[in-house]
Amino acid sequence: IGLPKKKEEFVFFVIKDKDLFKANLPRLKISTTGDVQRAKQAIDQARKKNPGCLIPLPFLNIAFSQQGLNALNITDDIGDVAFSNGQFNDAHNLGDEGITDADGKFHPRWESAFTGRIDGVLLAAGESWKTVNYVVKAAVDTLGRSIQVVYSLKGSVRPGEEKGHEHFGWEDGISNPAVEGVVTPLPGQRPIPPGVILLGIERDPVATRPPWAVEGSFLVFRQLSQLVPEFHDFLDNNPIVLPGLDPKHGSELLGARLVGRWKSGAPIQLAPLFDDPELAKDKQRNNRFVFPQEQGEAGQTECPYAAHIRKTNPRNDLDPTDVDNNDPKNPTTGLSITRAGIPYGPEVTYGEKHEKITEHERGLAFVSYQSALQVAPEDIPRNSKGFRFMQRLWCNNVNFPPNKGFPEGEGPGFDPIVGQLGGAKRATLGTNSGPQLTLPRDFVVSRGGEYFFSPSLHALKTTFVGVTP
Ligand code: N7H
Repeated sequence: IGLPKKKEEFVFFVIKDKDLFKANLPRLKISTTGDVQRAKQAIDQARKKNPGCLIPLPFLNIAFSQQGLNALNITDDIGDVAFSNGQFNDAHNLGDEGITDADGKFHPRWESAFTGRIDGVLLAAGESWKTVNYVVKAAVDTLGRSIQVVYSLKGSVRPGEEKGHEHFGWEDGISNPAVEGVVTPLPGQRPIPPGVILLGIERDPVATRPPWAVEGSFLVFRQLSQLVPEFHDFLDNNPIVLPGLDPKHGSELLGARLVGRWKSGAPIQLAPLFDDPELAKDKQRNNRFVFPQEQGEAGQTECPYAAHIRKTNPRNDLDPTDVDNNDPKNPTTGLSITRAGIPYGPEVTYGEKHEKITEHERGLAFVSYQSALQVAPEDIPRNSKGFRFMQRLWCNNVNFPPNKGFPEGEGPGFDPIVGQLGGAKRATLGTNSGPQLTLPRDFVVSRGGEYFFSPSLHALKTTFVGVTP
C-alpha cells in the first residue's frame, strides 16, 4: 500500500554464507502491511494535533533475486521466466541503451553493480535519514558477515514546494490501483483483486506456484536516470503554439501533453488547456476520468494517445474482450502494477540550469510490485505481465493504444517519458493528419536494476530460514 516515507535506502547485497544468513534472517524486523496501516493512522492523528510534525517511523523490507534464491538453495521453479533469467538478460528486450558485441551478446550501459551478481535488496525507509540510517545499520549488523553489500542507492522526497514531485517537476503517486480488501478505492481508482499483485491467489496468471511463493510479490527495481535540464530545454524550445498562449504556457502545455497531467497533477483530460491546481489536489476528482473513444484526432483532443499516463493506464481504451485482459468490467485489471518509487540524486544546480546539461546523476528509483513478469516459457511479449508488459507492449510500442485510426507503424508513437528505443530518436504524439513530434533522445535513461521476489512473512519465517512450513 506504499510506505509513508520521506527517505529510503536500497541496499543491494550478495549472500556470502548461506547458513549464517538463515540463522540471522529471523532477527530482521520486517514491516507488515498492518504496521504501515497503523503508521499511516499515527501520522494522521499526530498531524491533527501538530500539523507538519514528523514522527519516527522505521520500515524495512527484503527481497531476493533468482541468484539469491539459488544462494539459499531454494530450488523450486517460481514459474516466471523473466525473473529467473534476471533483468540483465532482459535489458535488450526492455529497450535499454547498450551495445551488441561480435558474438551477439548485448551489454547494457548500466551502473556496473547491476551488471554483476546481486542476490537481494534491503529496502529501508522512514521520515528522516536518522531513522533510515538506523534501520540500515541494524539490518546490516543483524545479517553480519553472511552478506556483502555491493551497492546502495539513497532516495529522498524532494524539498519544499517540490515535495511529492519527481525530478522533472510532476506530482507523482496519484494513480495506483486499489487492492481489494486492503484499500477503499477513490473515484476513478482501479479496484484489483490481490492476486494481481500477490502470487498464488486468485487472479495470479500462473496456476501453480511453490507454497513459499504464495502471497509474495515480484518487485521490479529500476534506477532510471532523468536528464532534467535537457528535458526542460526541450520543452522550452518546443512550445505548443496556439492563439492566446505565450511561449512559457505553450511549453508547460507540451509537458502536460507528454505526461497527461500538469505538473500540479491535474489530468489534462479534464483540464486540457489550463492547469487547475484545485482539481489536482482533489482526490475525489483528480483520477476520475476516462478517455473519449472517437477515432483519430477527436479521441485525443484533450489527452494524446501517447501521453505517459494513457500509455501506462489506457483505462477504457482497451478492448474488454481482448484475451489478455479478460475482465469485461475493467480491462486493465490483470495488467496493473503498484508503484512505490522515490526520487534519488540532488536538486538541479544553478550551473546545470544555466548550461542545460546534466552534471550530477538524478532520477527515479522505480519500484513496482506485481504477481507476474513473464507467464510462459516462450519469449513472446504477450506473455509478459506487470512492469515488463507495460514497458514492452505499451510504452515501447508505437501502435499502442490500438484501433485509433492510424496506418500501421504510424500509431500514437512511443511513450515520451519512458518509451525506449535503445536511446535512439523516437516519434511520439502521433496525429492522423500532421507530423509527429520527434524526441531527440531519451530523457529517462535506464541505469539498470534487477527483478526481485519479496516473500510473505510466513515464507521468511519458514522456507527462507530453512524451516519446513
Ligand atoms: Fe510513470 N513522470 O514524472 O512523468 N508517471 N514515470 N512510470 N506511471 C506517472 O498518476 C514518470 C514509469 C506509470 O494510472 C505520473 O501517479 C517518470 C515506468 C503508471 O493514470 C507521472 C518516470 C512505468 C502510472 C509519471 C516514470 C510507469 C504512472 C502521473 C521515470 C512502467 C499511473 C502521476 C523516471 C513501465 C497511470 C500519477 C495512471 C504515472 C512520471 C516511470 C508507469 C508524473 C519521470 C518505468 C502505471
